[in-house]
Amino acid sequence: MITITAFAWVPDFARGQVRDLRVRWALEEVGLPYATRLLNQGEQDAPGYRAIQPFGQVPVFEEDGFALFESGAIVLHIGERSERLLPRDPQARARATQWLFAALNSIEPHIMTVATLMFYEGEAWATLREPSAVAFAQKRLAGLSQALGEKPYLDGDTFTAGDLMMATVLRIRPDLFADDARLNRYLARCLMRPAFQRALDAQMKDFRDAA
Ligand SMILES: N[C@@H](CCC(=O)N[C@@H](CS)C(=O)NCC(=O)O)C(=O)O
Repeated sequence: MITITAFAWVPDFARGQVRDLRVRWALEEVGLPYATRLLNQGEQDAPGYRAIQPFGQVPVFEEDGFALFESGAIVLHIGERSERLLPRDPQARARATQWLFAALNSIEPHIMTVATLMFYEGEAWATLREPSAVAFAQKRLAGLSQALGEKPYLDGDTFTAGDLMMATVLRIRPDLFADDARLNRYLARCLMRPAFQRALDAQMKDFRDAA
């Protein structure tokens, strides 16, 4: 049985955004059942947990004594089991992987720079930093939009692990591309997938059940 770690509690603004959502979504796409191991405050620092997640973060994927951290690595590992996330054709598969890395490495850091400024609201340095952080994130988002063009998904007609990861990154701060109808349609198309809705419902249910 697959188990993934998630937090028992996070503040309201983070509910629906915690990165175990990506793994739940991938598992839902390929139809693999899973259980969750919910961590209470402080449990992520226990030596046993640090042994499988050096940074004390979620998610961790566990199956038959095998443990894996980093949501990108986990989504790719799950994708190995089904063409629904990673196409069999080697080049299409490499492109899906490319888009997953683009989401995590070329887009997410810049969206997160903007997102984390909210924790310093009112501080002079944060007020000064915000316009340039927003401008840089929007430059990357414009590049993404251009590459997407009129295709339904990043690599064409087929949804892949790259789209799954990109959608989870984009939905962190959709206000950053509010004027880009193409990116908004793309994000809506990804999030309309029943597997995403099931994953989101499951994350929210775990928070309710743990309360
Ligand atoms: N690069 C990691 C990031 C994981 C991550 O940031 N997890 C957050 C929840 S969304 C977390 O555990 N935060 C608590 C912490 O960093 O101490 C991944 O993608 O798995």
